[in-house]
Order: sequence, then structure tokens, then C-alpha cells
Amino acid sequence: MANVIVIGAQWGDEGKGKITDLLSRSADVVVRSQGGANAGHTVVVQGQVFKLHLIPSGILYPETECIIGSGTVIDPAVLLEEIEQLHALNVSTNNLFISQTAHVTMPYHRVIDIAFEERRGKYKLGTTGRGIGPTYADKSERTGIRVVDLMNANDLREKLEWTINYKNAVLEKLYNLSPLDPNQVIDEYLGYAEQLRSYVIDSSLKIYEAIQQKKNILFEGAQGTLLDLEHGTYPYVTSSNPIAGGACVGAGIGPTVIDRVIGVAKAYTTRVGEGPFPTELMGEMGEILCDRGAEFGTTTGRRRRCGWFDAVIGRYAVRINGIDCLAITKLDVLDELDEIQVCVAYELDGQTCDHFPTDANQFARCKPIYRSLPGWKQSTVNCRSLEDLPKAALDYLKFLAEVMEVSIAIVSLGASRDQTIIVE
Ligand code: 2SA
Ligand code: MG
Repeated sequence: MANVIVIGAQWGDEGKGKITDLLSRSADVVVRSQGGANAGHTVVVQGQVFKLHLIPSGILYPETECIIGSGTVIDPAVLLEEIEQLHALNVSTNNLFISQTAHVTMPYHRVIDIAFEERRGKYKLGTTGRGIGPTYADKSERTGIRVVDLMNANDLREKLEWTINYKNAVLEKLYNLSPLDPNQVIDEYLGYAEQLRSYVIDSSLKIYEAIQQKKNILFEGAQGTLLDLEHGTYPYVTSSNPIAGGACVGAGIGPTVIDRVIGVAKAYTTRVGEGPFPTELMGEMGEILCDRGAEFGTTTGRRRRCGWFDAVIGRYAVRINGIDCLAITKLDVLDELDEIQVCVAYELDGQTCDHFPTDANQFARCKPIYRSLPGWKQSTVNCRSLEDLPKAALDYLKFLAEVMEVSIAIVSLGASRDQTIIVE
């Protein structure tokens, strides 16, 4: 197992939660290093559904230490609710740790996220409204509140009085919204601080100690490659770095520590929020994928846009993340189809383009060039090895591996842990 990064190779929702949960079996430590309450990782164990936003998917294994790392942004109310939900389902959180240098999402972040989206009008991004962009913006602007600030009441009071006064001016003058009461916010967050205090640690030090003890560490990505602030479909991205490199920054480790990068991709493509999506299916086929795949946001319940597999994006993800092997999820969603398309290149202004154009305007003009493959028209949900798969399904997987020049190590055929093929 060694030290592994799991990342999303598309626009998020690739099924990282399930894959991380599976790999957590052999992990001693699982680390989340970016993103916040915008993430939604669904794990199903014995019919029980766990929806996680901030807590690493490894939490379901009592022996696995789970760290919410420095590069994440933490909404304490969401985190405490998640902790409560786990307790209600008899899952202990004694193995949970929170970085003291992670930034904290405040009420003004959420309000501004939503107000700014409205103000953007036709330029809106379709954010989750969880305050993610504004929290990371304050981090960059160096006006953020970190977990460690929460833990010192006097410091927090002083910092927040100033910050909330400033944010109130923004809320009132820019958005015509009512101001926040600083004392109310301060008291609310001091309450959270007491409930979270016992979880707070120096996370990069804890991770370093685990490395020295030769423990197996799993770095669990949130969102996906195309939502990366630096390398995604900017400006239609999130405000963190979901790519493999982001795990090093967000966890506070050197790249030499990483042994393997596993990319997770759905057998088709989905995207939630605005932004270009060349293989998007607007008609009946899009509906079929959405219905069969139950493609609704884990966090916001938004309907996800659906389309065919885009191997151009897949190749880009392999390159940008240094992916060693792929996990292909939700193959079973394609079970009933007569014919399946895979985008192998784009047509861009009359030319063939076989790489992802980082110019957003160019990307928006890309038309997919498809290769058509036959469907298998039978259920795969009970397949447990490659030999169990219908030939056309195996050919589909082989084709994906070939066009992306990467091997496939895991195939997922349903939400449960056992609906999985591990390729030897
Ligand atoms: P934000 O809120 O600032 O991060 O939004 C910016 C863009 O990033 C997209 N985004 C996501 N896309 C897919 N899945 C995400 N997590 C949830 C899920 C989303 C949900 O698992 O389903 O429930 O709606 C996620 N988080 C952020 C977002 O749609 C914007 O395009
Ligand atoms: Mg998700």
C-alpha cells in the first residue's frame, strides 16, 4: 500500500469516497488536504449510507487515523453535525484529528459566496454556496481565521471584531445586506471551539511522525482535476488544488514521500455547476445516465450534468497528476445501453485537437470526436473479476486504458464495498 494519493480525474463526484474507503482497509492514516464543506463523499457499508463532507472516508475503520489537514477549510457547524451523525450511527471519532492551521469558514463567507454568485449574473460559477471561495480568498488575502485562532478566546475576539466590522461594510455597501452581530458570531464560534478542541493537532508533524514510523498513508482528494484552481477549467473551478500536487501542499509533506497516485474516473462524465463540458448530453441519453447513476449532488442535491467519457480530459488528468493507475467507477450505469461513445479528441476551429486546451475560450469551442463502442446489455453488478465481465464491457475498459495510456487497477460496479473488481 505505502503512501498513496487518490484524486478525481474529472470534475469531481467520481466515486473517490468509495475508493478511499476500500483502500483505507490497508491504510494507517487517511488525510484530507484540500476543499471543505463543498465536498460530498458517499460511502455505503452494509446498506448503511454515510455522507461525508469534511471527515476523511477512512473514519469507518476504527484503527485508521483520520486527519483533516492544513489545506482544508473547515466549517465548524458542518463538521460538528458530521461528528454527531457518525456518533448516532455508532461510529467513533476518537481517531479524528483536525489541523490547527486549517482555515475556518465563517458566516460572512457563506453569505458573500451566495451574494457574489447572484451579483455575477451571467458570469456565475454555480458554486455550492458553502463559502469555499471567500474562505480561501481571505486565506490568500491574509485575513483568514485559522483553527488555532479559534482556540484562543482573547485573540479570536480581537481578530473577529475587526474582521466582522470590515465584512459588514462589504455586506452593507456592496450587497445591501444586513450586518452580522460580531458578539453573536464570536460567541457561536467560541462554542464550536470548545467542542472541537480535543481534536486539534499540529497535522504536518503528526503526518511526518507517521511517515517515520513507515505507516501507510492515504491522501484523499476532494473535487477533481478539472476543478483545480490552477489547472482546471478556470474560472469554473473551486478555490483549492484537487490535483495530486495539492495533496503535498495541503498536508505539508514533500513529494518524495508519495509512492503512488491513483486517479478515479467515472465510466462516463458528470459535472455540477457552470462551465464548458464538451461531451455533455442534453437529450434523453443525458437523462438516462442521470437517472441510472443517481447523479445528484451529495452536498447540495443539485442535478449533475451528464455526458460520455472524455478521454482527452482523462489523458490530461494522467499527465497533470502523474497518475499511475485508474479506478473506473459506475461501469454498471452503462449496462443497458446499445452503444457507448468515448470522446477521443476534439474538433477545434476545424482542426483536430487531441490535448486539453488550457485556454478557456478554446475549450468552450471544442466539439467532441467520438469513437463508438458496442454496449453489453446485461447486468455487471455481480461481477467480481474481469473474467466475470461481458466481453464488450471488458473491451470498453481496455479501450479506455489504451486511449489514456494508463492501466486500470480497480473497477467499481455499485456503491457497496463488495461491488468491486480489483485487477491483479
Ligand atoms: P465551490 O463551492 O466554490 O467549490 O464551487 C466551485 C465549483 O466547484 C464545483 N464543486 C463540485 N463539483 C462536484 N462535486 C462537488 N461536491 C458536491 C458533491 C457538490 C454538490 O459531491 O456532489 O453537492 O453539489 C463539488 N464541490 C464543488 C461546483 O459545482 C462549482 O462548479
Ligand atoms: Mg462528491
